[in-house]
Amino acid sequence: MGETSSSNATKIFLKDYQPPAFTVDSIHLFFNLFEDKSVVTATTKFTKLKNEPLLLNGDDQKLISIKINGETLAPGQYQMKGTDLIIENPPSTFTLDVVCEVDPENNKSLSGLYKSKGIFCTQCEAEGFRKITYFMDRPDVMTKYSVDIEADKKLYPVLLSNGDRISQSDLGNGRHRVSWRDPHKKPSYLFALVAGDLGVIKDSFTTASGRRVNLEIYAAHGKQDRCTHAMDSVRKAMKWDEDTFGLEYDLSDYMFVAIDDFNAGAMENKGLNIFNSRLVLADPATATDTDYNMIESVVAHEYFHNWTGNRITCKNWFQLSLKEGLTVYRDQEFSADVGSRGVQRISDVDSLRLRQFTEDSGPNAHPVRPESCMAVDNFYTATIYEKGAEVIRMMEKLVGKKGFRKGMDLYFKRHDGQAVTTEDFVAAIADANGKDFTQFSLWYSQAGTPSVEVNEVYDAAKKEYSLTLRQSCPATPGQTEKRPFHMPLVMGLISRDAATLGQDLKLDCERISQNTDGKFLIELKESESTFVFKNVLAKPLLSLNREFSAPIHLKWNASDEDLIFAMTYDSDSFNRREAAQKLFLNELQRLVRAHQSKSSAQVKDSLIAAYKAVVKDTKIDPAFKALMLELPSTLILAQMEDTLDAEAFDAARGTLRLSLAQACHHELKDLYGSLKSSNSKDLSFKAVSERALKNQVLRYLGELKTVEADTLAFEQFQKAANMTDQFAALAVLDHCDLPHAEEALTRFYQQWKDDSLVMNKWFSVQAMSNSKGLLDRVQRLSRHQSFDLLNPNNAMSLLLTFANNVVRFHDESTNPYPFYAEQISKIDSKNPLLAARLCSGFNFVKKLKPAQKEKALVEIKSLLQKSELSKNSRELLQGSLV
Ligand code: HT7
Ligand code: ZN
Repeated sequence: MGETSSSNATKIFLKDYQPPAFTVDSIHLFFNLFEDKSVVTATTKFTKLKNEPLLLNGDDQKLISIKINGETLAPGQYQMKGTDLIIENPPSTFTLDVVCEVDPENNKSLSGLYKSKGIFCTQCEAEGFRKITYFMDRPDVMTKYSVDIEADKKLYPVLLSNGDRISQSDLGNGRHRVSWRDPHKKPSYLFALVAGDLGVIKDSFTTASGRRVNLEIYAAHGKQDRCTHAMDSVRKAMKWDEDTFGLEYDLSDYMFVAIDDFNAGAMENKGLNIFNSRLVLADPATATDTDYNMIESVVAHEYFHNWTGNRITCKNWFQLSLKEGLTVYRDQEFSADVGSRGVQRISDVDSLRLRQFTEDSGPNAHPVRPESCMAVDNFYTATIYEKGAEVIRMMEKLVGKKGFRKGMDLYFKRHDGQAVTTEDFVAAIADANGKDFTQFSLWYSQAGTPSVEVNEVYDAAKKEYSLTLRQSCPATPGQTEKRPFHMPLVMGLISRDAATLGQDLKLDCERISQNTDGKFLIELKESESTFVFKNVLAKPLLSLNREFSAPIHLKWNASDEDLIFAMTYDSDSFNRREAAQKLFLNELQRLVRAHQSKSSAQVKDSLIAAYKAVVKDTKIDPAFKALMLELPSTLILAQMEDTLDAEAFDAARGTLRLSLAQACHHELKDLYGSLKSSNSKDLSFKAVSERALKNQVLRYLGELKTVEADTLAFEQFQKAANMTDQFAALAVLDHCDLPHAEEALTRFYQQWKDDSLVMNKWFSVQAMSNSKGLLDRVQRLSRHQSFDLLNPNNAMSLLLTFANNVVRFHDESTNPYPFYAEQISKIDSKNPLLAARLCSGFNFVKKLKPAQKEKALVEIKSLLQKSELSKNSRELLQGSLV
């Protein structure tokens, strides 16, 4: 998606967007499903809007026949251009009958109509519908669908599609037929079909206006018991959307299906969501607390799409963040409301920094609303999703929650049933609040993570505190110059005056306002700006960008004392934890320098004391405490450093963790002991929080590598009443290379070898290992009988986890790149989407040491030389070369 790709030939550009030349008045689809081939008959009614040829997208299907108004077209009456079908001069209104043959059994791309474990299913976003039949497969062509599905009754008793079930009949020859009609217009990417032998759980939800909605979750037989959490989650999400945005569900049935082979997390098809089974199925024995949270949030996300995505969709795929950024914002707010807002914000920002900041500083950085691409499927990035959500959240901060709700109401009033742009969304929020978002819109068009540099001056005589902020944004591919952003920075000043120590000061500054939520807000618009605060009795401690109100790097040279003060007193839980992270990061960077210069360095006493104070603090919530004690990920360290020095990173982290564990051994042991009762099936907030803390503590104790630590971890592993505790203990045993590691891995395998979802955990825990011989191990696992390279969950768990283990993946003593490139290549020929996701393993190339860089570049270039390499992988790998 970079703007400077060397091959422009196959690029598409936002500036070339043209509205459709035809409208589709309706489409009827007849699926005749068989074991070898399936036949799809599409009957579509068109009306011409412009005197242009009709262009229908296709991909990989076999055209059997094509008719206009009942007359068969001879080959000369239509042309093929690549995979598209063109009819030069069709009548002004007409019915097109197209019959195609497709081969779901051998469709390993997991796009279009395919089979997963004997179940027929579809994935049409972004451009999968064109693999099913020839159609105007673009999001701005919306129409009403009716669907007939015919299949063997024994093998496929369940036949599902979007909307309402109209009829079903037994055909008497072992086959049956079910008809569906969706009353809502939709784009082709929201079409869905499922046919299989599935179990189901049923429930219902009564909407605010009193309508009953039937809820059904389908999964492989025997897995129904694992669907109850997903069911609870959807009911919660439905209620939340009514309460928060006044949005009700609009069909009488809402169905979900869990599928094992799926390219993403889930898909919001109208009335028939399809889910990767790892995001539906959960019970305490097989799913961790993190899995439970993810299921709740993804189920909510797909539900929220019904309004933000389905009722109002995207005009073209460049606008993807219109639905994805907004829906991520909505699911994050939902999770914050039903759980802990503070903890939720910290984990959302951790993920943003890990994934999006890395992307934004790498070769494939792109704006939230990109201008060009080679493969539309490559749009599904952390920038579109997570940064997109941050952009929405900034608007909410600028107009306040009430103002945001007014803006959302106007958006639905103006655009229900339409395909629109991010500009339309911003205009609705702006118009509803009388606010000018012209400069703000640069967040959509400019890539890169801005930095804000802080300068403070305190004038004791005048009792004035001046804050000068200077913003800048690094060049990104195709964008060298950046204009200043309009950013909302929520702030506070914390008193250091003895009388009011640690309290938030009442701010007296002409240039800052309180938004309708009562937050003090700096609206930074200029490259540089100074804010003067009066009546400040003693030099205060700054707390800027509270709640991470803008997605930026804050360049603030706080002293260790400042950070420790913030860790104790900041009323904003995000910044309190941020101070701890900054303290750790500073220390890690100091230890990296020491390792590089081969000098010895000890962890600072002040940091150890601050850490110990957190361990001993009995007033903070355990989940928050776990986050306060967490060390920043190596990926974050890699972002901060110019060179990815795997060995130095490893040494620095090891030293820091070990020193903390040694210094606080007794306190950590006591804390661990006090949390033991969380080993239960209890999923309450309290139990989940306590488990999070207990397992954070166990990780530190493991670092001591003592017999005691080994015994503690192995005992937890054996006695675990839930997967959270079992998996955490396994990870500590393996990652700290404790004596029982091997035995625990073997037992885990024996216990779970028949459960493919749990096997993903077995693969990923090993790929995260810190062991020197990791490449060999990953290679062995890639040949394991339980590993299927073409199953996205398996491939991501083993291969992407390995690549994200930067310390081991970029270890100078090995060369994992040929193996990794070979896996990409093998996958790419079958499933380009999945292969492209693995290409991010090469994102750090620029930061590698020369010898490592050379080795990685050899593999990237050799992949790019393959003429058959998909445009998906090509686009991303080309970026890595620039
Ligand atoms: N809107 C969905 C995106 C999606 C997807 C994209 C490309 C390839 C396969 C896919 N499966 C689902 C998911 C979502 O954001 O809700
Ligand atoms: Zn989504």
